[in-house]
Amino acid sequence: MSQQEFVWWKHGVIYQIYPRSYKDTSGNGTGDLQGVIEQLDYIAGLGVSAIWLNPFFSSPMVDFGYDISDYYMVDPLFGNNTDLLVLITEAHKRNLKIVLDMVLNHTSDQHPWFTEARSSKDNPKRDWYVWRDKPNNWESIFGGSAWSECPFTGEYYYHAFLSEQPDLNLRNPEVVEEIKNIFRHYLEMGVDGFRLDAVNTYFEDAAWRNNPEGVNSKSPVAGQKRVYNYDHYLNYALLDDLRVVMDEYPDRMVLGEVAREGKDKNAWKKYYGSCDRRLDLVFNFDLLHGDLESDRFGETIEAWENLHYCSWPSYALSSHDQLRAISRAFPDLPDCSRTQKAMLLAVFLLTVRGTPFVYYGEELGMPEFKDLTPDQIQDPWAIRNDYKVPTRDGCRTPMIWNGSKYAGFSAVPPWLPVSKDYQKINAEVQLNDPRSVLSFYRQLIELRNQTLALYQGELELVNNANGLLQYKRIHEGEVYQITLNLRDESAAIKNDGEVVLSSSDGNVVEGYGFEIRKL
Ligand code: TEU
Repeated sequence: MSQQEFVWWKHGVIYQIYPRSYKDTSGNGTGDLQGVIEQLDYIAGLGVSAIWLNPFFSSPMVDFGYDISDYYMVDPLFGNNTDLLVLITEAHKRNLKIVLDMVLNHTSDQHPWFTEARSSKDNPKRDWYVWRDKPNNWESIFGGSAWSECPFTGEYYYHAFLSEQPDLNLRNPEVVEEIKNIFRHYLEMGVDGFRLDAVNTYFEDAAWRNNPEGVNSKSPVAGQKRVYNYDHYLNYALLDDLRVVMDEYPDRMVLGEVAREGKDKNAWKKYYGSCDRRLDLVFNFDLLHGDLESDRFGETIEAWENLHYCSWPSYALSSHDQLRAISRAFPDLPDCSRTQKAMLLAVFLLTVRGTPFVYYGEELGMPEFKDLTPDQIQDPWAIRNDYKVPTRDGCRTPMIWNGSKYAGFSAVPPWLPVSKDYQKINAEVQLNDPRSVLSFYRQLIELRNQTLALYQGELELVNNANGLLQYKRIHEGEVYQITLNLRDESAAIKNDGEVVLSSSDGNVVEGYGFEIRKL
């Protein structure tokens, strides 16, 4: 068998950490970088190859760090720049890569660039943002108009998201040069990659044409069909430009958040480029929204397996923006227990072809915190839409480390309540239980890391009907067959090869069971 080089962002598992909710060491009820440093042995023990950290730069925190006021400073809430350097160094000692969340579509309205730009029409920074003398019909993804009036000049500035998140004018070469400086600053520091936030919203139609009327998404807000301010062709040109900077450094990765879902993957292909690594990875939204009925898993495999051979897929079931998968999974399997669901999801995520993203707490089967009260809700997406959309706070509750008060996350009341199940399903309890979800994740990731067919092999979809999902992973004669029995009746399996991991005995996979078999 050829010695396939293990490429960390392609063959490894990437663990997403929302730093605000991971571990508080400063005693203010919110997580910080020192808290991540303290838990690096736990993270390395999962067997993951990289950590993607949500933003922690200086910010007024209107959108919890996705409104940056200084790209070069760690916000005091999360610590300081030395903490970041220590985190990178300590992570690398444990063979963990660090991926930073880069928000380039917009800054905070408190960024000095914007406070200067809005001060007058002839300010040198004016053209760093997007201005018009009057709004068109473009809607903000967070609801309402995407235009806000500037009190100093009477002009309107464009914001794809909140009015506190003015869009940068990425047509301006000065802005692009500054972005490259920011990239090089962190690449020089040893950062291994970037997750590019909202990468499909970077540019807008130069003629400001109105979007067609009519609703395009199930969302009760911003349902507009964003024809003229989404997936603009200049997005791809900028990514090619940034790729040149990435390639000045070895073994770096860039992941793009292309917020869309559905069977038409043509737009996604453009973000990958044609084998020139425009983006190394596109974040896969297919399973992040809505109920995860059993047939959706095979559907997304079919869609992604038809992408261009250079477009390496990614898979995610949860993130910081959507309800946790375990709380959406298999509503068509009413008698399937939460532990069974967690294990079925893990087998899918960790054996399908592509880079898997594990969202903190997912390895514990941590559920969505569903009944937050309005006074507990802090997500502007929910608050500013009169709670018509599900708050994102529910998937951002503190990591549950042990059975102590506040689950070992903090010594004082945390910024969001801890999961009600924390005393039963915290990390400490599960680390000591060989049958726990956490032990299963560790076991499965270890198997994956050691099995070339699983981390690199081709995928052949064998069955995707009647609730039985079966596929093979193949590399140079090594063949693994994965069976997910997403129904309540047993499935007989041919007695070939050897069973590597199974929820059942013998050659039958019971209802809601799984099997990994080496043929
Ligand atoms: O989200 C981008 C985005 O376009 C939305 O689709 C996202 O799903 C939204 O949060 C509704 O759920 C990115 C970040 O992931 C998000 O946390 C930020 O709030 C947003 O960009 C603005 O920076």
